[in-house]
Amino acid sequence: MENKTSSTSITNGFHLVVDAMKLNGLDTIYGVAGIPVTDLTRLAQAEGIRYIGFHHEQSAGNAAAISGYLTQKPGTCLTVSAPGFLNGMVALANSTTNGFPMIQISGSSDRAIVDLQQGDQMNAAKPYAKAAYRVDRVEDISIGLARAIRAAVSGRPGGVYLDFPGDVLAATLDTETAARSLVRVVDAIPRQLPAPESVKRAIEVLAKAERPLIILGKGAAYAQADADIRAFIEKTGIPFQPMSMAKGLLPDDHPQSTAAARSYALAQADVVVLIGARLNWLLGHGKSPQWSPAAQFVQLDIEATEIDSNRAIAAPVVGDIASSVSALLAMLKPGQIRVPSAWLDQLAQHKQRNQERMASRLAANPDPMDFYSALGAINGVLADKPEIYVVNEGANTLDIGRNVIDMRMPRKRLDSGTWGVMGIGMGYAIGAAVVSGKPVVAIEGDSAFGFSGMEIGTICRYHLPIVTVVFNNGGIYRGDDVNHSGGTDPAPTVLMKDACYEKLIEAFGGDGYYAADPQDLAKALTDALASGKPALINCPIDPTAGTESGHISNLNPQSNITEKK
Ligand code: ADP
Ligand code: TZD
Ligand code: MG
Repeated sequence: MENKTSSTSITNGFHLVVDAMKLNGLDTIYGVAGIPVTDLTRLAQAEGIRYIGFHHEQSAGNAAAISGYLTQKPGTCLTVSAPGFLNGMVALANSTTNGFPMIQISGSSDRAIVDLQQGDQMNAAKPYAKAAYRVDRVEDISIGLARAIRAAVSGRPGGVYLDFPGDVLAATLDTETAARSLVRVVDAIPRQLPAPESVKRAIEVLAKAERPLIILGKGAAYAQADADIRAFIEKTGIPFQPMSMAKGLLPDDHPQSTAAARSYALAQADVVVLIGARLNWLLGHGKSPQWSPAAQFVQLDIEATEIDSNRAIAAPVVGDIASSVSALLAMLKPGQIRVPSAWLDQLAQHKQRNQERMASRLAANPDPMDFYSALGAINGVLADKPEIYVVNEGANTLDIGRNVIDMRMPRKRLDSGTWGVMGIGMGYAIGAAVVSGKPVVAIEGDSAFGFSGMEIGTICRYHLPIVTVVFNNGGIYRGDDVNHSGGTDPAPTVLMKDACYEKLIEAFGGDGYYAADPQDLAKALTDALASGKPALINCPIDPTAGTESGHISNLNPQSNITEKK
């Protein structure tokens, strides 16, 4: 909107946001348009920023978060004031919880106006964000964005909230002042070298271990230090256990993987090296019975306050993972760490026993299909396509999916993560497809899918190569629960076993498939991937096959319920 007729050119806040984003390499916006950011979406697109418009801000935020995880550049989510802002907040909070760098840029109402939508969005965002900023003057737009970028990606990454009131976006200023206000962030992710004595201490603890184990978390995957992590594991010979999203950092069929002997490895290990993984509920808070009370822990993390959070850490190595792992490699003397063969033999035995058990489950092939036979079919199709992203959410669909679907490349498995949250499916799939241009297979419980299912429309509108597989067991966990009141409403966990999910995507021009047995599923998935078109495969699963709460039934408190006749 430059005013070419006057002697000094005039620009405005909208242009400054776009210029500041481009200057810092933020090339994509995931959002929902509306007051006061509609013209920002148009202008961004006109100026070469890719704009992906969603049905719901939560999915836009999830797409931004996962693109941040995959690229180490903050993903940008754009929301309108008030309700749009709030809809985006779950994704912002989820991104902070998981350590994914994203920026939620939100319009807000003019500070001077007292109206229905006025609210203090910045302070509402604070408890859920790594940082929250509001820009009150148009000339501060670029410095505000610079701070947001640095906050999102430095140290432990997280979600950052950046508030632009409508009057700031619309405010004008002359182009010279605008140009002078532009800030390019220098060294947004500075290396953080670990102290040499902490590296030495870690090696000394490890050198005395009889049953060492390395846990790889999604922080290790995020760090993109793949070659050094692999070198450290292979040089020391220490067995490793991948957390869900770290699967594929080393291939699942790597001889040192203990994925198939998880509970045994955790319980028996005497020295545990955590690389970018927290001792939260996913690791039994580091406590017995999941872990030996005598085990010693080495922890590599960028966040000093993570150390000792649930259990004493004998050797903290605080630094970025790339620097810390390379320091460990540099200080390690040949033969200094030897893994006793008794430990490796015990692990191998447990692995073999569990792999045999899994093979028989996969071979059972019941009619109707259960989770294992359906997942086995998908695993077979993906076996020679390691570059494909796998998004996974649900309860049984997630927990069994994690065990059955093998990953062979880093950062390809994207799932419910630290919160076990439902609703990330379509957003993560869209974010991964947009930043990579690669195909995505989203394996979704029928309940999980419903949280973001409307984004099938977004997938079709942008022609993204995403195949969604809905595991329809007719409900949350199972599809066979009954209404204990004697009434006709469905039970609380029951959804629609006969729902035609494949028709949803046909409404938007995508390809719908129905696959009731493993052969049909393998064929449908193969065909859908070959076509490169948006597709949805509706996959009926035995309603009685699932377990309540999947693999975490122990966390589900229960009550007696009196039957009404
Ligand atoms: P998982 O769920 O896979 O166990 P978590 O999300 O619990 O993983 O833990 C990831 C950890 O990795 C966090 O504590 C975070 O601070 C840390 N982290 C993230 N990025 C880096 C990095 N580049 N260097 C060091 N630590 C990192
Ligand atoms: N809401 C949100 C945002 N996250 C959640 N995790 C839940 C609710 C509770 N919940 C789970 O923990 S799993 C799940 C819900 C609703 C759905 C499980 O059903 P599904 O998977 O159909 O997705 P399975 O395969 O039937 O177990
Ligand atoms: Mg289900």
